[in-house]
Amino acid sequence: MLAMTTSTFGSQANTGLVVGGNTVDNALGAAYSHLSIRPSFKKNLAHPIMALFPIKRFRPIRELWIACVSWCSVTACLCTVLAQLPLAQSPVLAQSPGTPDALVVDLGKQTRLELVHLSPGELMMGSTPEEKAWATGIEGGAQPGTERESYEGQLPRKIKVPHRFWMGRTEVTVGQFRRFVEETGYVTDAEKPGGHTQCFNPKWTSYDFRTSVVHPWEPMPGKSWRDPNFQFPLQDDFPVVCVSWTDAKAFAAWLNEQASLKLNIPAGYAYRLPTEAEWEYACRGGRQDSTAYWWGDDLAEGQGRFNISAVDFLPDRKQKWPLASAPWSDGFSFVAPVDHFGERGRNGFGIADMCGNVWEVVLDHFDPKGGHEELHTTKENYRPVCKGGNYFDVPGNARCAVRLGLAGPHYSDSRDGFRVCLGPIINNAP
Ligand SMILES: [Ca+2]
Repeated sequence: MLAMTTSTFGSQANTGLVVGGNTVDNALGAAYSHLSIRPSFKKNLAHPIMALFPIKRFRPIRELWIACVSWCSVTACLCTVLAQLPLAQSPVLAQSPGTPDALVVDLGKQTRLELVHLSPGELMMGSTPEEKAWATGIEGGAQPGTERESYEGQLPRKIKVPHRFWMGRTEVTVGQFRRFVEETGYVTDAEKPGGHTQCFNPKWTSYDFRTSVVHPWEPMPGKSWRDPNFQFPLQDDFPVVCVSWTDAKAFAAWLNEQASLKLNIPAGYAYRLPTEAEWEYACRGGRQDSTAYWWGDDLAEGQGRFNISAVDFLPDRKQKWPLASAPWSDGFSFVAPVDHFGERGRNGFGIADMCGNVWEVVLDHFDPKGGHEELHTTKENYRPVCKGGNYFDVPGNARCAVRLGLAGPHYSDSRDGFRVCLGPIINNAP
């Protein structure tokens, strides 16, 4: 039931390439480059050949030749002009010929999943002492005296992502996850007997730091991705939440199991969760310096770019999140539809919501010493890493370098979601 609009990879990819919102036929693109013949063609090619024909003896041949050359020149000029038209509306393809800039996976029932192609590259993983100090200070949204674990590791260090891969352009949505469940009957961890998920308790009013801190999220049986207890209707374009690391991996496995997709996956590649390094590379959008956010260090520049704890009222209340410190409204106290912020919310790779909206679980197991260049796993008591912060988080918690370890592989929360990638198969992947 699944189908990809790009039927093959590599040099013979022949259709469904989506570039900058336009669908471009790769074969057509190749044809365009072939037809980009300059008018100088006539001058350079016609004259040396014409020297072979004396004027009087070969006049008919000469006239026929001139007519042919003229026709070809006019056609070439016309094709050159036509070739410019669609390309003028699209960003220049930075990828090698035949490499799709983006893939669109058709999940059926008008549901699609988009992935963006990323070339091999480097990033600075982690954060500077100045960034950490800001993030744990009042400006970053922390309460005085807050101590953050040194989750982000020591100084920013250069990390390589030596392979190309495709990263989900958005977080996986409710609609996409629903297609998976419809096709497979999959039951999430939260829905299993005895299962539960962390949800917002609408009876919660505020923190009381003088006494006991009552957290607004608590375990709730009966809630799940189908009903995250948001107090407002669920939408198909919301990021799916209340799904565990195990559930996220099952979604990726479903993509791989579809025969119609398998034919289109490059040799040695598979759909899976991104590694921590791949995620942070994708988050930084191609930047190779160390900044708090993908647009730089200035929080004010984040207005209109991401969904975090801002000055928006909670549903049916005249109250914002108590720790909110972004001095603007992003329009949402809970989840926002994916890619809601459009161009302004997309990083240098064109990927949306890497910071904020929902935490995104990745493949690695949490190492309190910091993230790794290669996939990091542990054998016992492993805690999946999640990245990027969420709608409830203060600005200091929604940076590129932020990382947390979840309670376990079956833990889920209405602030946590995921995105998938199409990357090289990792043999020791959990
Ligand atoms: Ca996110």
